[in-house]
Amino acid sequence: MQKEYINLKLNPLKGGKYMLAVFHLVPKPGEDFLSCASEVASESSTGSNLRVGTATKFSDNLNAIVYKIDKKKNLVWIAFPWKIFDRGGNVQNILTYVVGNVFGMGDLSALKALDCWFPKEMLEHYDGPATTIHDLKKYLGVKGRPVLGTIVKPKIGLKPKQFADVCYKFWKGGGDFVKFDEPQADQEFCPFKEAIDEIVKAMAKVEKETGKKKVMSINISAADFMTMQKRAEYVIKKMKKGSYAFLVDGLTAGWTAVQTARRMWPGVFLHFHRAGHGAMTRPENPIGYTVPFMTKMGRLAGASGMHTGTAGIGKMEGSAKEDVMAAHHALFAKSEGDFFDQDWYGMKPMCPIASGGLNPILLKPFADVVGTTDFITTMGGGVHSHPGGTEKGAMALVQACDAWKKGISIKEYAKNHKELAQAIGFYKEKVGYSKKYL
Ligand code: CAP
Ligand code: MG
Repeated sequence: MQKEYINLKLNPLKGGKYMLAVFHLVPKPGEDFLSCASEVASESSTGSNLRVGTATKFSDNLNAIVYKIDKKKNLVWIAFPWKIFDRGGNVQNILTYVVGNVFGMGDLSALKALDCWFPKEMLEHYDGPATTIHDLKKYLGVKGRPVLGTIVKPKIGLKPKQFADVCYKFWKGGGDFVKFDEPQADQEFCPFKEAIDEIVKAMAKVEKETGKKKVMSINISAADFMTMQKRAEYVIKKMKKGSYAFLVDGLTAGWTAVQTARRMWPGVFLHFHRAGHGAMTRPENPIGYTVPFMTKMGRLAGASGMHTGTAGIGKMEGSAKEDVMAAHHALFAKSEGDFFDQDWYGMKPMCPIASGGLNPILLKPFADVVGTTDFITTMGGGVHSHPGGTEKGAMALVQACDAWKKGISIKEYAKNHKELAQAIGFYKEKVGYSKKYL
């Protein structure tokens, strides 16, 4: 038991000194709950497994403190003096402490960060989003509905012209937003610059034909920041401001890549793809963190939009409740959590991105459950597998959105919208979980 990391009488809100976090903690058999909690607080702040003779009164004052426990529910609340975090708004450093070494501790069989809370005094030091969904919608001329997007599929393997042609067809069918799939980067068979050059042509053609602006979310994740910068600068040189977003694979490229993009190109919509998050967030994982916890960090880091899941409606495993809560933590000025309500004190909103096994049948169910139209949805398989192809798939998505806006059921609306009718017929057979929403 490291008593210097426990104070069950602490006022955690005292003077805005602490970032708070709550964990689900299960000690290994034979280990004491409070003792394990104190070890977590120690390891995630100033300590180690032993009291060191080099500690000072000043360093002790930076200890993370266990301030509340609920042994029955295996919950522990820890207050982190946020001055221990790297100055200059570094989110990567917070995670290194709070969800770093502690996941490896031998006396635990479960440790999951469920939620966190930031005092105003701390929030002021973090970037938060610069460009937002409101800027994106203004550019696209989208009002009162979500941004309708797709992902180029197959996930990888198209040549530049083929790649751009998929974009063209989706945009021609009425879609707003196309994203690179998360691993699409600069592959030998689809060189980044050639892909951009073809996208520029496709976008110009479809904007001329439709009179509508379109956006491309371009993956700039790379092996190093110099290459990330080169890719970003090529896009900036070749494409109209507003017509592109930068996608960063926030977990595999890393939080520093996210914040580098946020700080180098604040005027560009920053798309945080969270590939790999399942290792931490799946509800059945005993060790990791939740989607709401991760999403709050994404807003702190300044992403404009972040994948927050499909609230149990799509293909990915996840807690519907967590996904909706995460979407609200991303968007709202004040958001309610299971353990903490967060006032964001004016930090700009980050928009939820709903993706993963969605198709036009599922747009309304998701929109209804998330309770806002300020989100982007990206449907890959659910558009490009449409019997009529990509353009008809886009039309079906647009028609499903029109139906939702008009308050008409998609089955009713499909009676005089054949692309939607085809989509319903196809996806209710091919995507079993869609059926229950018809
Ligand atoms: C979706 C997707 C997205 C995942 C990300 C994919 O494609 O492009 O990367 O949705 O998951 O590669 O699976 P489909 P999440 O529309 O074809 O499913 O949003 O949960 O992070
Ligand atoms: Mg993908």
